[in-house]
Amino acid sequence: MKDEVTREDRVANLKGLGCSRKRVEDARFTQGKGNYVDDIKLDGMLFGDFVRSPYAHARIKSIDTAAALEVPGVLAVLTAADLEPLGLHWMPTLAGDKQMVLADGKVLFQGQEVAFVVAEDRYAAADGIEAVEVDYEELPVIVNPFEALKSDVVLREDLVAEDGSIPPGAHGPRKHHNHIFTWEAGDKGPTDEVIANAEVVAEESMYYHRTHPCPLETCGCVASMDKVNGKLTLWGTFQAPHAIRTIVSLISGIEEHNIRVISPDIGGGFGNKVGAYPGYVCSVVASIVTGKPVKWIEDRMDNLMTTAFARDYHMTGQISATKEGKITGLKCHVTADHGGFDACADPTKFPAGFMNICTGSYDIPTAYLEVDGVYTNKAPGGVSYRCSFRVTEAVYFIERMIEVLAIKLNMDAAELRRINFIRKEQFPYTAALGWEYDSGDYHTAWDKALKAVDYDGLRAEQAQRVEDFKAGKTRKLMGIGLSFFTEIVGAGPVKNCDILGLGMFDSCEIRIHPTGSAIARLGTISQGQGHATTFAQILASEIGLPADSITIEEGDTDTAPYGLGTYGSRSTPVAGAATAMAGRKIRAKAQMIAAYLLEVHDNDVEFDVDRFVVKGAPEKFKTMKEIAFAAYNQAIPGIEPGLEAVSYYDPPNMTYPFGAYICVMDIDVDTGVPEIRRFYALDDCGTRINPMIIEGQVHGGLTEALAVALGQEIAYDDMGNVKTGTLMDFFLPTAWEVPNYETDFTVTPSPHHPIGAKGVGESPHVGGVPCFSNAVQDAFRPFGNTHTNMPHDHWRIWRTANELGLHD
Ligand code: PCD
Repeated sequence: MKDEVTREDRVANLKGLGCSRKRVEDARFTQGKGNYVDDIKLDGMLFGDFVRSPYAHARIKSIDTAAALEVPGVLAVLTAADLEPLGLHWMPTLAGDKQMVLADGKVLFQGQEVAFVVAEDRYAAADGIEAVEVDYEELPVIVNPFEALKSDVVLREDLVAEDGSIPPGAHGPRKHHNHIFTWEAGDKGPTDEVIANAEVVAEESMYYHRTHPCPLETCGCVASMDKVNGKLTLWGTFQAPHAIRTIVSLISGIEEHNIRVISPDIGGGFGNKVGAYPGYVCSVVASIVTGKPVKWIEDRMDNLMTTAFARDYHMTGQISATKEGKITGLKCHVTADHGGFDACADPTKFPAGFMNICTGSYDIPTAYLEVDGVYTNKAPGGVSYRCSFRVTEAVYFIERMIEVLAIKLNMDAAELRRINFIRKEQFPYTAALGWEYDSGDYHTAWDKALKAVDYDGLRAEQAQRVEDFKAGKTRKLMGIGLSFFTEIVGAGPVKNCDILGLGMFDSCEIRIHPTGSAIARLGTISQGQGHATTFAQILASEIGLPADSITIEEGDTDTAPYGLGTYGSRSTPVAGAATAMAGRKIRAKAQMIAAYLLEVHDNDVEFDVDRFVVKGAPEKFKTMKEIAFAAYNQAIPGIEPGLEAVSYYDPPNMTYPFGAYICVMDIDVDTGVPEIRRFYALDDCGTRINPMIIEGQVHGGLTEALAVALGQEIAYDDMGNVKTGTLMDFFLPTAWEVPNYETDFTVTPSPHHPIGAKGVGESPHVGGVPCFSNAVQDAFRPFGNTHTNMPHDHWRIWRTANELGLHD
């Protein structure tokens, strides 16, 4: 006898919300069957590559391409002079600035694109590059933004008027020829007053160093111009394919319907693949010129040295409090090093991203933030790496300021956090710098975290360790790193957020097939996050068809509805919401079809897991599979055939995920080697779609946080040479350095998201960096340390120990 199928069985069969469904994309990834840009091979395809500047600042006196054109296999060499008649020698950046596509008269950073050699293959292109003769005249180099603001040296000659005056930039007046913008949030006067009259004030300056997302796959594209039908197809590593299509159309003049942008599989993005790069423009031009498809793929050094870097924020803060530790005010000034061009990928109104989330998780009544953007002789970019919009900088700042204040107050840093947290009943909470936090329950999360690690026990052990160290019984110190973060993800609201004038909504279009399976297409694009798995789960729960019967497709602008792409952990908050809403439209139509089939009024049927049931008569129902078929085979009065829906979702607010992280570290003062004994991470991202994927996201984000906090850096010497342009010098953690992470969660749904979900992909990075850094700093706190800058590599940790006299 067949067992009866229970309601739980039916729920389980859907693999919907909350299920740790295995990632459907992994079958191809783990078998080497992924389809990445470099896998694309087209008939007659050529290869393009750049002549890059060895100098960080130089005038270009001449470029001689004659010898390069003699190299066998080289077909063309493009320079700014070739692009100028097309108006393509400069291109707009996402930040309202403009950037040279190929060096126009001068270069502003090492590795800058000078000429584009097009050849039959990569090897011929490399030989061609060697043969291009460029006559450079070196100019004084500025790699320090504070010096840049004092220097007579003009970096951006294109931004100074003929009479020597400095015209305003995209974000208002500029104070100096190397200054880009000043951006403010909050109230300066009242904040100054609160700080001037406070019982306790702590001050600190910190540098959040320049680093780089370093995805395993570098950036690249293939451009193919079909001259017969006038269509351009552009495959590339794009995190925002629709936006790239619009940008290509605007700068090339090719009508948007004649451009098809395709993001195939992407080998990690981490923000590095949001912006537009000269390689894209040059490949398109080269394809038009030669009439052949042209591929451009960066090598590792190109990627590290020239594509979107992250951070490079010099931050100075003051935080005031009562003697008991209640915070009364916060002030922050940032000098932001943007490199040679301002190419940050921020929403237009936010030149410093969401840095004004820097009051963090605390109820701080008065605050003021001022950010100055500055040009230097470094690569452009600026807001990438597991945190699109400067939230990492903001959280690092506040979580360090809290520690510094705890030292000043001689208070426990966990307790200081607790007494200042925004309380549960204060949500929705409007912060002093303007954001409205949607929901949170910080005290519950914090208590759970402290209990999980036996916080009091750890502090007692640490105190004993200090005694033992002083008594000469050990050479290892113990650090307890705390961080509590609030993220802001899901840009979002179109009224606040646009990129190049494109509102930051997102979209989903669903087609149900007659046999009860479906395809859904979205405006986002997975780079490894697992969207094909999770978006099908949202739909399964909304429309009652198994996730295994739903294909998710992203990344082809000819088929997917318009969307702004995947970065800033916006896919779940925005496209995930669009998916739920489109699912609900499907369900509404299915309800009418079900009622017709069951011969009752629409309101007399209700949805139950995978079917519509007649209210009060559970034996009378139609499954979604039956309804799908009926949509295509029955003539239903007043209802169109088919079962399709589309939703464009403009979120009413961002979502504010949060978390509590604790790191326990042992530090060998003689070698400077930190050993991570324990890492506990509690994340609250509202409703959890796929707990296994969330855990994977947390592991990945924490590992990148470890990298940044403990060694990863894009460092320059005084001449503007990149000192960390290869994986010999640029720290990428391996299994050797990575500890076991303990993950945990609470669930505080977003009140405005249709399924209550918040983003999670960036969170572990945002919360992780201060946690690792605080652990290092905390180990030295008993010996008088207040702050040392990241990255805490072995040498710097050793130096701290040395400066504190621990080697004497
Ligand atoms: N989720 C779930 N639940 C919840 C949430 C979420 O489940 N509640 C899941 C989803 O679905 C997906 C993920 O998780 O799958 C994620 O999500 P999100 O948060 O929403 O995010 P998205 O948008 O999707 O993504 C983005 C992110 C970012 S941002 C980054 S950096 C990174 C991350 O993501 N990247 C990456 N992660 C990752 N992973 C991988 N693998 N890869 C990659 O690349 Mo930026 O801004 O771009 O910087």
